[in-house]
Amino acid sequence: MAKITGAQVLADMLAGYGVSHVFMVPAVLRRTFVEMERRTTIARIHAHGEKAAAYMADGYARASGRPGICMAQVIGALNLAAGLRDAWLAHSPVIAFTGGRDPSTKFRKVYQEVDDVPAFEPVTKWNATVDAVERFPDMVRQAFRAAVSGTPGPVHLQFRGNEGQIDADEAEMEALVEDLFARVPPFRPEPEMQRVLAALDILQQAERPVIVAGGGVRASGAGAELVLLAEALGIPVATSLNGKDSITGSHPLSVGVVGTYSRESANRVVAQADLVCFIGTEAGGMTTHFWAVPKIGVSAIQIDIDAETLGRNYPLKAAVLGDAKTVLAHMLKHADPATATRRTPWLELTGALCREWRDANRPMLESDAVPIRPERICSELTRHVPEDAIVAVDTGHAGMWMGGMFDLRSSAQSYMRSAGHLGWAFPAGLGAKCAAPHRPVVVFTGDAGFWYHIAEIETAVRWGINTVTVVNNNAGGNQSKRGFDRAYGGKQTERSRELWTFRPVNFARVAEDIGALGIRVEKPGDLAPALARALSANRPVIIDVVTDIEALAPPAVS
Ligand SMILES: Cc1ncc(C[n+]2csc(CCOP(=O)(O)OP(=O)(O)O)c2C)c(N)n1
Ligand SMILES: [Mg+2]
Repeated sequence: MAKITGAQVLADMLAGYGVSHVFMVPAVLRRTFVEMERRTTIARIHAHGEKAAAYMADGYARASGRPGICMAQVIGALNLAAGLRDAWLAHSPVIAFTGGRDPSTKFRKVYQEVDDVPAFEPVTKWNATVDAVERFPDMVRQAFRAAVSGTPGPVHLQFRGNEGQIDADEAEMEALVEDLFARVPPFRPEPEMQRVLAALDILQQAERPVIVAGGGVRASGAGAELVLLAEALGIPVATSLNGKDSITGSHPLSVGVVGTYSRESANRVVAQADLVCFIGTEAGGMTTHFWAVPKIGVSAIQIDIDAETLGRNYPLKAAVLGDAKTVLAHMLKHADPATATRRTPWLELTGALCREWRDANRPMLESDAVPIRPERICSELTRHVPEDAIVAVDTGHAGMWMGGMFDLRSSAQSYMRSAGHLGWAFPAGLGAKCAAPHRPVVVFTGDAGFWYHIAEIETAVRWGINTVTVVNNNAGGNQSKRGFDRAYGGKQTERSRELWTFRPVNFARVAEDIGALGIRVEKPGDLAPALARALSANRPVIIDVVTDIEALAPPAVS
């Protein structure tokens, strides 16, 4: 076998795994980038910050189900680690490469000597070092294997040398890749049939059941099976924020997102259920409004790919370990649709709860107020986001507005959201567009969220990454307002506003200056034409929507 460099083997392996883009701040693995140009078609997206690069890789991964690759030299390693936090929480298969310490200079206060490896530990499934070039092939294979297997998640490999100069070394190596681990899920483990039948039996006996579908349904691609089972048995479906695109909002059995950043109708349905069936969700605090919806002690069954998730938060009547799509397909095959009549009164009630929510919120969803209400933006997006779009949503109020008020119209639309990190959505949307260049990508973010990575407008323009970003611009980090008012004894003062308000800025003008298309919207009637123009512009677009600083997203439970 001829000797090749680490750079050559790494470039060939990434191409072999189907990687189309990598996201980084230079300089790391420099020779690998040269080999990528010579040997592959991989685009080397050079971002303005490591955290943004990690979010781009995360968006890429969530949009495609394939690992997203981000990189930083030793100096930027902890910035990159910070960016893995959201991928970790959302179970997104991001692979991070960093430069690291060299044994020949370790412990001598060499330039930038910090041991970064431990900082990756809490945000990765696997955190390892590559110290000898002949280990490139097996370590890279293990990185892909770990990222996509079981419950997916981030992986970190630290390469020897502050810029990963180990990639210049040579050894006899083969760029062998395993197609199996190029995407989620590599395997679809079969469940134990008697457990499937036991769970199905409980579900069919229930008079007021509800399904809570999470990100595991999305990772497994089980949306179609989920909807068919719900239809066969007449069971309403709530989702977590991560599972929002497992059922369309217009489906008659859809009751909305349950939990804290939610739609109240979903919380009312789940609170009244006599059985909750959790599928591909950890039933964590956000999805259950800190275990208040449903209350602990409710009859529950759960389906998950991870045994440690089964029963972690709710004692279970039945637990099924397996791939969501596979388990649901088995359930569907054995389901008895005749049992659905038992649930007719329940479906009438849940339908009424959903209609009540819509009637109560219609004035805001259709509001003509100036400054614009965020609810109106959400309903315009529901109407005008294309049939095959990817929607990426930031956190805080953005997550609440869109989680609760926006509806997917088509099962070909995807929804992904920040798992809590402000500023995630804009760069994640850019990554998603790289993964799915032929699909429209629409980002929704607040202004505080947008400020975080505003520099990436330049990256989008430079690379022609044509996403449409809608900024809910209220010149403040509005979600913080309630909390500060409380801290100030229930009143707002001139000085307390210093803690969460900004100068008014016209993001459309900023965008234009950087070379993107900027559209400023101040009247609700201008939203639809702005979206139409943006979606056909074939350029990065920032739609700066001037909104009401007094608008507060509704609480989970009124
Ligand atoms: C990294 C990070 N830091 C802090 C927060 C806390 N936080 C949540 S929402 C928010 C303000 C959001 O402001 P903006 O994006 O403008 O949305 P608005 O509430 O004004 O609609 C902050 C600071 C967070 N979620 N993530
Ligand atoms: Mg704001």
